[in-house]
Amino acid sequence: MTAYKRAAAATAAATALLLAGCGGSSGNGGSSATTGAIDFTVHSEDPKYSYDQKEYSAKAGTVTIELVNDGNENHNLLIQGISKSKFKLSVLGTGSSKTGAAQLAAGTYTIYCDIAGHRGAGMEAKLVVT
Ligand SMILES: [Cu+2]
Repeated sequence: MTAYKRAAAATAAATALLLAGCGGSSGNGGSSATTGAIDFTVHSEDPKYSYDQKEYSAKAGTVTIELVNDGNENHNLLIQGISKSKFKLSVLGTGSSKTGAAQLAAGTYTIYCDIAGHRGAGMEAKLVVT
């Protein structure tokens, strides 16, 4: 039984390696060293000064966030209550993107852009972590 399980695990690992080996063409935006799946993607959209949704959700623990700049001004994303030295994504210019991870416990957070005037103009959203 144990030997069988070990063999199954080895097979699974080999399969994972194979998948990883041929996954390079999946249009994933380059060979970044980021591990773990992106939990959600936020698109910044000026001139509306907003993220693309009013509410996002994620599972508690390591929450990986990608910020994509669909606008043509600089934007960023901070999580209220999380020090910006720990988590801040900044995207400079159109098409720029940034991915980062934050450790979040369950709760409701506010994400926002802290560039002067942006949050006041609507660049904030809710992040519900469960
Ligand atoms: Cu902004």
